[in-house]
Amino acid sequence: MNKKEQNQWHLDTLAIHAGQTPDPSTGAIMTPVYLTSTYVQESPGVHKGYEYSRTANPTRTALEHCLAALEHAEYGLAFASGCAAASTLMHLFESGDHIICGDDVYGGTYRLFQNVWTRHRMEYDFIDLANPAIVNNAIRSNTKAVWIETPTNPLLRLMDIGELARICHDKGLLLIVDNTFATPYLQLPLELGADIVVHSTTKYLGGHSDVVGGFVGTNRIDIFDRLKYLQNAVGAVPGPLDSFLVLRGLKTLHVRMERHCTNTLAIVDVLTNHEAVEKVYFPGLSSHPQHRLATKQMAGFGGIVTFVLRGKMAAADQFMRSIKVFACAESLGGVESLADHPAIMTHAAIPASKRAALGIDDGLIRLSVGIEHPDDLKQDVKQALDATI
Ligand code: P1T
Repeated sequence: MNKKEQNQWHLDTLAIHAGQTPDPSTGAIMTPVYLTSTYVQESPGVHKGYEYSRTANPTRTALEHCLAALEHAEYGLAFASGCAAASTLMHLFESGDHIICGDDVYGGTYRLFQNVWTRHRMEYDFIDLANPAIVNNAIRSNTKAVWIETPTNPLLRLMDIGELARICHDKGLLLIVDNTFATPYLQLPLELGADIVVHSTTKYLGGHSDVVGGFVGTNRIDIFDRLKYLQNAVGAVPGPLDSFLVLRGLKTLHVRMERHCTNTLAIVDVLTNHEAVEKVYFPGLSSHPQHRLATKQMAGFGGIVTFVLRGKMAAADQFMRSIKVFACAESLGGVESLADHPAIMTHAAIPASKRAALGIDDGLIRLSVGIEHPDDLKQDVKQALDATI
């Protein structure tokens, strides 16, 4: 499939074919796992495009091309984890530069920026960007980029990507969007105006909780050239088997996402009708403050729902002990349903006072709804909620 053909296909077809051709030597339909660190050169500098696997590996190349096609990106680069992708992106900037970051981001992203990169004199402001115009108040002379997640982790708040892109470009800033929660199946940040899209491929893209990985996509050749250099120079690359696992996971992204979305609607129905639940965060609810933006910006509402239990910490503890089909575990986006208690698990790196200000309550539970039978999931959540009363 060449680039021109690619532009005509739907995501469902690209997920299975983009970047992949049958192996020329055997006809194998699946991309081989090229378990090699080096490549024999005919003579020094004369080779078939591969020299050393930190620089490039054919299995990784197939993944990079496939995922770039799904994100409508001209260029894609794979990394060893979502955090490795974020950290390599930070090398685009220089000590003294300032980044405006959404205030509700994955705890590990907050930790990376606040506790690691500030030691290299990078500066960050974490602010609520639900109203895009707020960015204008936070811009300083040294501001270089805006970093957002939408929907956010764990509170599922939305940012208006198109509006933020317009403001950023007016001011000469880059807009970087972590599209992990939505995936390209539900949202295309580059089409909406973002400069860079970033992923933890550990989640929906891999989809089977068997690999950790990251990805960056862009349409800007200058950004790609620098990132390609950094990918090799910094070296936080995925191995060939990890690349293969994400590539294989991608083939079912569309069918999994469809089921994640419908199963989540069923769980939201249980949560909104149960007396143990104080509040439900889900962009598909008409009560969600950015429901209209969700219908405009996303093709569905996603597979994550977050809620607050009236009984706070004790009830959260009871809920997590009572679930049977859902597993108490960090991460999200796999075929199996997972329940997370952000204050203790995924967002513990955020100081308690900051968590409280954000609304990451001790009674907050985040569900990553898997693709099991919806009746079994509903029954499981109901009995675990009953147990908290
Ligand atoms: O875990 P890693 O592949 O390094 O990805 C980090 C990351 C980046 N962005 C978002 C939106 C994420 O949710 C994550 C990882 N999140 C979890 C492990 C979690 O349970 O929320």
